[in-house]
Amino acid sequence: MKFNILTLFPEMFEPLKHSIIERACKQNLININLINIRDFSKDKHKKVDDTPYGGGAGMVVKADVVYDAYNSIQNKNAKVIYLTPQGKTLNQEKVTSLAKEQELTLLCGHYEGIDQRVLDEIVDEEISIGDYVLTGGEIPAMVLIDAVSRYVEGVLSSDSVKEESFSAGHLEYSQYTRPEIFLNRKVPEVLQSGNHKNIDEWRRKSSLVNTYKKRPELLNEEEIKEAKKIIENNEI
Ligand code: 4FD
Repeated sequence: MKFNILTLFPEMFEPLKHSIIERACKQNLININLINIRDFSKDKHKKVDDTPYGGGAGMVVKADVVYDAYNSIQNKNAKVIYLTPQGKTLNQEKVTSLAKEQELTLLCGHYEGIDQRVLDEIVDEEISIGDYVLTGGEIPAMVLIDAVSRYVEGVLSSDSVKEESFSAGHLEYSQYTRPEIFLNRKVPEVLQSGNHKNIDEWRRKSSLVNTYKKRPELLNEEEIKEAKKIIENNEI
């Protein structure tokens, strides 16, 4: 999966050069192509913005500079996503559908905004990472890259992918490691039993109870009844 990133702040993408994403890049599973919009300024002072028509505060990024930066990308078939608070909210379903693409182009805007005409010309889809405003689209672009990269074949261990499909739609079960007793709290007996049928059943129940306590709106009537019963019977 290739990600082209159109940004005025390519240095902000440094965090992607670490951890799981770094390894995926080194294995050529993902490729991150940073394009500095400022490199396409025709101005001797590298200016990329100008005052808004109609007046008002702030500046607007010029259409031609963004368009030239976009046209420096080889593959014009790659879907162009504009990260903006006005976009459709990103969710796991959208993440998995984006992971099926071969290449994506991410356009990062700033509070000052980009001339509407170049947006109308190049943007295929507007995406938001949630209903709040940030100073730029760079962090949303990194959130999207991280979430989508997890679904690219080979990025996660096959074990992690299996565990995730097991808990699809519900929250994760609770996890424990040594010591066996911490501040008088014991690790659930069944997890030390070695009985994998019982362990799987305990984890299914733990997942259901966690979901009931933290995100009950994710459960149907039947699941709510079962969660209440598990809690009543002190099974978790
Ligand atoms: N919630 C998000 C995306 C971008 C952003 C910007 C227009 C502001 C939040 C275009 C206005 C980009 C989000 C930059 N803030 N700020 O995904």
